[in-house]
Amino acid sequence: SASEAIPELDVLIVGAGFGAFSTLHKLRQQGLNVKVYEKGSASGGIWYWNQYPGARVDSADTPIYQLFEPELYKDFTFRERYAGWKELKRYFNHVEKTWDIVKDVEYNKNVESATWDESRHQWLVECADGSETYCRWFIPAIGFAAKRYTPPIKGMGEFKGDLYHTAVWPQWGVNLKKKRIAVIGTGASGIQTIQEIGKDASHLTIYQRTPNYCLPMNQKMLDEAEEQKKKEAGEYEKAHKKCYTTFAGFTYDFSEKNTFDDTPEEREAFFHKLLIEEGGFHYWLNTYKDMLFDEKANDEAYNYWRNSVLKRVPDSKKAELLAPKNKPHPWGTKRPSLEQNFYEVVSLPHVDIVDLQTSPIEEINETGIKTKDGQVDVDIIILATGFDAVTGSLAQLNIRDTDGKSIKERWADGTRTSMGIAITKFPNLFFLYGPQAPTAFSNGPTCVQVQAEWIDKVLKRLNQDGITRFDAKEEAMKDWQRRMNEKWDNSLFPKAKSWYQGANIPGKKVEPLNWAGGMPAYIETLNKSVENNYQDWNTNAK
Ligand code: NA7
Repeated sequence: SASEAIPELDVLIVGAGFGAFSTLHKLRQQGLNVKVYEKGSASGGIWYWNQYPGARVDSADTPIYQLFEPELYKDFTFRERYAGWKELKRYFNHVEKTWDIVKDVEYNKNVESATWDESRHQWLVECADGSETYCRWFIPAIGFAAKRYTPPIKGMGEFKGDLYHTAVWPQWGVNLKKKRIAVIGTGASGIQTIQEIGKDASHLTIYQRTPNYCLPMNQKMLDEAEEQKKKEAGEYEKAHKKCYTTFAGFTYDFSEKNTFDDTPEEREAFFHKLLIEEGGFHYWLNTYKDMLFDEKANDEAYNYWRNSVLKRVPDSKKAELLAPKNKPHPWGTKRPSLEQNFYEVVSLPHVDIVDLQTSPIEEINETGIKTKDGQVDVDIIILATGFDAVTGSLAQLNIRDTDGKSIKERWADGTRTSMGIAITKFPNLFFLYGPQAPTAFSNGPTCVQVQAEWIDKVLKRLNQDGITRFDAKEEAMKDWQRRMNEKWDNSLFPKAKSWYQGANIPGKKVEPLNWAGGMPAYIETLNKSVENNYQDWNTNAK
């Protein structure tokens, strides 16, 4: 019959990034027949697509932004504390070689849709090339930013110069030197692009809608011999273990103290230590535990941060746009960027900021961008306008549940998952680094490893128990939803128009998209769900 020609796998993973590699490696070891289908022509996931100038890790520093496997880090040392995309490319090549990965990855293989075959307890997955594959376990590992967002600006097609989106940057690179450039958007991608290209542009115009509360990265070169010593002394291992125990899967956690437990002098010294000495996300994730919950506490954080920016931006007009006296949203409720010399680059005389709050874009035309304040002619427009984040990746795939409904249809009135890893009536499907998991509030490698380790453990057990159908219970989804909202509603996060809650996309439902209850609670919930004979799951066990 025709179906005999369709290849059959135990596990099909979609996307060749951190999540896929971690999962592939584990599941292969338990003897499963696993393949990865990747839309792009190389590995790297987010780092494959987002090769815009200056793209680099701006969250967790070395050694925790990598897979936590000694056999991988033994022979690979990052050169920088925060790795750039070129070095991540080198890293992915290293993982491919060490784990002999490429034989199990099909590149240029774009998964488009999947339907559940009840008679076989398998998914039938279809790719853009028309090919089909049966798999028992189906694992989209496409993360939170696989669907870019381009705002519907009038006249975009008229522009005669070159127009790029940071999330699909050409692999061959773009010459940006001595050019008149416009960058729209000041999220993480915009800040990194601006800081990288600003100096060499003949003119740079930044179109800012909301200022980014950037933190100093405190980037540094790493000494290979020194890192090697740390590895031998067990410091990498210790750091990785620690990541399972902190809120965001980092090596550090929120302080035990509240903001006003300290005197103003103590607070100032503490803020200085976090912002200036430590740098990175310390000012966000290592600070007073009430900062993201209490307005007054948050004001203290904002004002200290603001003053540090004012010191670096001599032009008072620019300074007011970058760090306004009246804060547009509470500190830390949108994703802070880590910058190296952003504030110095913005201060250069040939760099302008257009404030889209007072001067919105009216149109893009043949020669450039027209706002209420007037026309700016440019050679190149860079859209750094982000993603239909967190839910957009999965919802763009035409995966149908047991009633024939797509994920998009199922989530039309609100995103519903069980523990940010499964969805009722999508049996045998697990997704990585997506909605309602710690995703945006976590170190990516920590989050995907937690999920991959759990999937590995569960599949082993299901196999032993002869279970071939595994579906999240409806009550488990409801319970997770309740817990999701509870954490969120108590925080200041609802006050920002952020992609954390879908507020960056016009018309998208505003709701918490990330688990804000921390990594340890997440791990505990996953583990508990399979206790007492798989209490949160429907199975076909006899
Ligand atoms: P982000 O963080 O979503 O940033 C997108 C930026 O584009 C942000 O400054 C937006 O302003 C701006 N934007 C979006 N739509 C428009 C329109 N219509 N007009 C003007 N400006 C607009 O995406 P990134 O790619 O920078 O980063 C995503 C994450 O990837 C990042 O946080 C890391 O975790 C990695 P807004 O702030 O909404 O006013």
